[in-house]
Amino acid sequence: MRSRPSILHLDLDAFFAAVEQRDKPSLRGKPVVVGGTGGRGVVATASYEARKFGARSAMPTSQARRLCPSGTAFLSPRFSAYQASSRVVMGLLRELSPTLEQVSVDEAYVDLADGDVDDFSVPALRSRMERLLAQVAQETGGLTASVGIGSSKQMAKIGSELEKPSGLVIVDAGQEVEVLAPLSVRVLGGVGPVTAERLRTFGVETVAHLQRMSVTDLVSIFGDSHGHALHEMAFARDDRPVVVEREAKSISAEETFAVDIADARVLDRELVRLVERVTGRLAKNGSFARTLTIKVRHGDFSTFTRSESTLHPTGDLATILAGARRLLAAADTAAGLRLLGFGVSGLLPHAQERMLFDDDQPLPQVSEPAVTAHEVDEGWGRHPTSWMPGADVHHAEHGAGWVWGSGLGRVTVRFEGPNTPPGPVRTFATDDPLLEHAEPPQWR
Ligand code: TTP
Ligand code: MG
Repeated sequence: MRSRPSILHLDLDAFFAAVEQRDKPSLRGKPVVVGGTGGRGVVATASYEARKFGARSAMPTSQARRLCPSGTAFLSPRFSAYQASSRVVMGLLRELSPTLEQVSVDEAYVDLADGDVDDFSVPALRSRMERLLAQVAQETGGLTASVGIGSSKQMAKIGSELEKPSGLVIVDAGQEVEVLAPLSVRVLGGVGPVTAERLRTFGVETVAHLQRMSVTDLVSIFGDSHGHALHEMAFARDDRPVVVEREAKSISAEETFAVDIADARVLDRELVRLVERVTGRLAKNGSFARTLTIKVRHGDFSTFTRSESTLHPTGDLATILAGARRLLAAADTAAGLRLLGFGVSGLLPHAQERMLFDDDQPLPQVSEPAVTAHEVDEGWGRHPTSWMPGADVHHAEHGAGWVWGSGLGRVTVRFEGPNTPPGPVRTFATDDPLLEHAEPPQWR
């Protein structure tokens, strides 16, 4: 915890859905759900209008369909559109300070102490942040973000969540314990549903209650390390630095199946595909991996991961595939799998090798952190030629639009873009030669 509020946390509001509403004016102010749109898809995010009906990240899309009224748009993700806006926002944050730690596609910490901010009084920070949020809106075509500033990462993150969406909370140094007191213990990192439930049985629901518990009691309930950690968090003691992330920490891919798969040959084929994809990205990163992890999910949603670490980091496809097969062989697949995932971690740059082998190319730069939690239902990418709902298209006569829906040999397109009023819909044959896929529209 620092003596002044110099750590910022920013998180964009309903990020994927907000980009969709920007690019599709007919959806502004309406419930929008982004995610896997197939029978077994999962929600990536929901617009605030859709959250009112209970739609949430990680919920099966089928459940969101039951909760939301007719007229709700269910769209497949357009990752490249999200990346483009993310880059703009990260660029604006980097203008505040070079010490930026991007945590996910829409979230980052910034160490303001390393930047050009010199007045850390609350009013000065507030006016600087109002300017930042205005720039974010201006440069991204209207996206909103929530910002928290505090004397630690913990306080900054909690601050950014307190008044979401479009929130701006600055917790001055010295105010931390007081600000935390009335909040639910769930705001503390590391307090998940299980810990919260356990605490509740001791009458602890708010951080204030937790602050009143002795370390001795906490340790006797939760064990040495978790008990101490809870006590420290309750008093906002957090010295984690903002770390500039240059390298991906892990790379992974997963596949959700349309029906549970038990056939070992089919699973092996899927595994090969996943391993190839991950190994390809590993190579692009210029990294070798030390740890391989497999993830399996059964029909009842029970999920297991298993890992294996090697002494010698590797980027070799055959070696990695052999390890992945060993891990899958040890998993229980008899009743069929709903999801199979594979990932690598413990990444090391293979820069040494490059130098040994007279390679004078510049060393690879990793530009985007691997965000495994945010890779939703990648299965959609397997059918690149189909007309996924939400996809950007171009029609030779009618211009730019997006896929509103398709089926029975027909595809319906709404012709509009970020800078047009809501546009008309038209229906075509799915093989209409005048209709083609397009890049995401420019919002400026
Ligand atoms: P979040 O910042 O967690 O969510 P959000 O930006 O949609 O909403 P909020 O206003 O509460 O911040 O995640 C950022 C994006 O990451 C989100 O728009 C979609 C994606 N995502 C997933 O794909 N799966 C998930 O389970 C979560 C939580 C997010
Ligand atoms: Mg967000």
